[in-house]
Amino acid sequence: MRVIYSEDHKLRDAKTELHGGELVKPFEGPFRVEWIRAALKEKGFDDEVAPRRYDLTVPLKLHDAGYLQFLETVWERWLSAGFTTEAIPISLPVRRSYYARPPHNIDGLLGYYANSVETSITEGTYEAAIAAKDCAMTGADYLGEGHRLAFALCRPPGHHAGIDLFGGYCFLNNAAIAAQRMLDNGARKVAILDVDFHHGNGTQDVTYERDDIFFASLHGEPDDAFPYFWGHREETGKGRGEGYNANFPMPRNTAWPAYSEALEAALKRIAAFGAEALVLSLGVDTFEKDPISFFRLKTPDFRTMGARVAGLGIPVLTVMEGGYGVHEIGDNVANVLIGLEEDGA
Ligand code: Q9C
Ligand code: ZN
Repeated sequence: MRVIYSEDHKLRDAKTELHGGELVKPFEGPFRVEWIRAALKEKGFDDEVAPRRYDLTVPLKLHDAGYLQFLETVWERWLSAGFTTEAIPISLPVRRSYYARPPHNIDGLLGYYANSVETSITEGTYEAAIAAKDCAMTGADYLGEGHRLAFALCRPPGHHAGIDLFGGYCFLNNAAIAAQRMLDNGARKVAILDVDFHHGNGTQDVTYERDDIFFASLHGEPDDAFPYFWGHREETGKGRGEGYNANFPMPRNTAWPAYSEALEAALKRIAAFGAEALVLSLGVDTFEKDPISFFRLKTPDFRTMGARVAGLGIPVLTVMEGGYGVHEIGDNVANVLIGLEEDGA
């Protein structure tokens, strides 16, 4: 299958992440996709292509216009305000912020559009995020042109990016943007299956009131895992979107047997929905050695995962989300793709 990759991911290379009360080297960095590319090449996935370029028409169907304007200008405005370090929000609207609205002050604006504060904004962040969404959109177009599988090696990731919120290392919702592109290309129903360890709160946000995108997420239970305030089983969609959102929270130390049961349940829901294509939001931070997560999947499990997803029998665009810390993220991603190329079962 084709691998869609842009060098522009390197434009996002933050030096800081607020973690445990100190600024540390970010878990999410350029080395991640370089490790993944190396493993893919070793496994024979050598059909790597650069993304096509797109304007903001499709992102604007999911994200707020003021938010996109903010992303484009925040770095420049942060410097103009006299700050010299990476931009970190400190003041956020919360419960009983009754009249919260975008303030003029850039420090306030940064908090207004943040859902968490570990994601420092740097020079080049916007350009990298734009290239990542272009990778996802290119993958969507390949499916429209008849490919059964494609892999968008997006970085930065996207599934925590909401209508008007960044955080969790995410800025633009690559997976949802790809799903929207598939609908614009003529699909009537598209599903997004999110297997990143963390709940896809951003994807849930941008699809919550829609009945043409079914969203399912398998993740660490919100009582114990980032993003903490979303991902409960009770979140099932709203308005015409009621019944089109399915969350599968799981406890600490969940390994393949319990994980695969949740996966089967999610796949059943996607089949019943009648999805014509699938966006697989792939995080491999469910791996047993991931430094910031608590599931216990092993490298061969990822191949089984891919094969099970292929069993849906519909075209699949895989979009890269999380997976940190260890070289094995490369083999884990490659295994999902190998599984997808198998005959389902
Ligand atoms: N400093 C994705 O996997 N909390 N995002 C980090 C360690 C944020 C994960 C805690 C985790 C965000 C795409
Ligand atoms: Zn994650």
